[in-house]
Amino acid sequence: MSGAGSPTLNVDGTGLDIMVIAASWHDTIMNGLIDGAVRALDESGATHSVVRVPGSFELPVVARAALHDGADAVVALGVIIRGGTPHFEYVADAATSGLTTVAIETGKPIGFGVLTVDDEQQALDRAGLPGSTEDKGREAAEAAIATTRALTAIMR
Ligand code: DLZ
Repeated sequence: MSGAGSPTLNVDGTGLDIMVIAASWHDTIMNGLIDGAVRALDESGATHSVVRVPGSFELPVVARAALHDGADAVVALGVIIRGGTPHFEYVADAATSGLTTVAIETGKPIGFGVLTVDDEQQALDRAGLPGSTEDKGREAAEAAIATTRALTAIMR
């Protein structure tokens, strides 16, 4: 992770199988998020796959299926832009609360890489693209790995 106050995490993904689930709206930004997540997972040593869904609204149901089917963790990626999305609040809330519910119900981590922004430039700044200041795909992947490790550490 990067930026002031960002943590140093255990990002050793050896032995983990992690699924990246990515929405399809806002193509360029999504490609940046996916590339960032995949780079982090490659570096971590985790095995991984990428599955596309239509929109961020569909992320929770596919995350639930992946985690019930044996994935150790999920990285959920999406872009929801307030200016271009009449139903911004509904889609953002459905994705956020849905993914939270799935993580708690399954007891497995979901790295949250859904950008909820006011305009396209804010999303580009966070997408891990050349010229971006942040890489939220990488951050979500690293959070998923580190939380999996934290859960393992507390299991008795
Ligand atoms: C409908 C919709 C709109 C208007 N905007 C976005 C968006 O900015 N980002 C996104 O990921 N998905 C959007 N969607 C699609 C919904 O997530 C969902 O795919 C559709 O409502 C179909 O269920």
